[in-house]
Amino acid sequence: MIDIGTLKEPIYVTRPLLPSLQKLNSQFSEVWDSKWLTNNGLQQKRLEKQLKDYLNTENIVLFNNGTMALLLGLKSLNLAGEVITTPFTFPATVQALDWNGLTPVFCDIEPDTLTIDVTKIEALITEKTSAILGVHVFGNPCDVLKIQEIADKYDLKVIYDGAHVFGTMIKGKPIGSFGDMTMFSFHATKLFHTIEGGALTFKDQSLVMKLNQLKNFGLVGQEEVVLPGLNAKMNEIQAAIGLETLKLVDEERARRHEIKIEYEQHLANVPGIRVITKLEDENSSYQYFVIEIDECLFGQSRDWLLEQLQQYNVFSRKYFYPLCSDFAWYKHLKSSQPKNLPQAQKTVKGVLSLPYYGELELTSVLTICEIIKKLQVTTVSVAL
Ligand code: T4K
Repeated sequence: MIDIGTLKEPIYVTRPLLPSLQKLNSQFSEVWDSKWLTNNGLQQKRLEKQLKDYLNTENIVLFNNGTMALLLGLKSLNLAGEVITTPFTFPATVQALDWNGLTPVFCDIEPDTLTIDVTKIEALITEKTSAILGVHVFGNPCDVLKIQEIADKYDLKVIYDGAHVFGTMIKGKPIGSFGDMTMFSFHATKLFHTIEGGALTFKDQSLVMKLNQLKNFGLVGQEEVVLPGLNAKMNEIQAAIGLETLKLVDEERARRHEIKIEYEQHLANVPGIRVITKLEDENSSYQYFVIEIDECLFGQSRDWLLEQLQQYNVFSRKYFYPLCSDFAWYKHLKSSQPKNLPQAQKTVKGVLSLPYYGELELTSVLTICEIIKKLQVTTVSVAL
């Protein structure tokens, strides 16, 4: 019999992958000895090289976080006017558009992967459209082939927010090789991290120099400023942490695969629960484990379940709530009208990210599933 009393320690939606302090200390000593702490240092160059290999990409530039990577990546492409994207994402995606003076045009999402609904993109294209910004949500890739087909037809750039898809492959090809550019986030909550950090991978080699200038005040040498840049450099401590974390990523991914199977087994027959994260590819990032609650079948709402789980010390999250189209400064847009985004409106009320990280014990996964089952059964019996 499983004890489904309150868990002793809180279980959070994620926990960072932590290399041993001893190993980090030896990396840090090298940084200390060099007295070189940031500005394109040795650790950053090493990490860049290793990530170039790991992500199997031609071109990569590292940044201090994913948001700045995306913001400056968009800047480097000289976009103007409107960019078609989705409202079901983290605020950073659309804020990167904002800071470039670009207007988001919100496209609905499709129910299986929660990524942009490619059947609805063409209707949103106007003479002002300059790009499509797709988001690979929770580790599920967009329909990259269809998006490229549309972009080619209308001569649009394609940028991906790949914050959640570190190391993902699509039919044997690295996910960063699709579109013109992909942003990866290396935040502490991501599969691979540098505490804060990010990268761009991209096709056009000439952008390497431009992006390196953009992230360093637009400086060339000490006396020339050629672009309106910013400070978005990855520092040496971030890079040193990345070098150690990268060694642990494959094991972490394998562990998350096991946890995913455990969750799926135990949640398979719970009425009103659908598992969203269903990528089978062994190269998936397994970034989040997400379920959708059908209020009618489950008997209670997603928000109710989230609150009940907290009583048991389980801290799930309702990523991505609220929809970006509901932000005060976007509400007036035609594309933000709820009637134009029926699937996103439904999804944002129904999905829940459950605790998911390599260190999570399988017994805890079982306990979480048992709590959910118990809550469901109790709900139904009360209703009867
Ligand atoms: N695009 C997309 C689609 C994104 O999801 C994100 C970021 C971005 C762009 C931007 O990339 P970055 O600029 O961040 O590189 C977190 C992350 O801060 C954010 O990076 C991430 N997406 C987003 C989905 O989640 P919060 O507000 O949920 O974080 P927080 O502090 O509530 O942490 C969540 C849980 O993680 C905590 O309950 C416990 C655990 N945790 C967290 C931290 C920071 C730890 O155990 N240790 C830690 O150090 O945003």
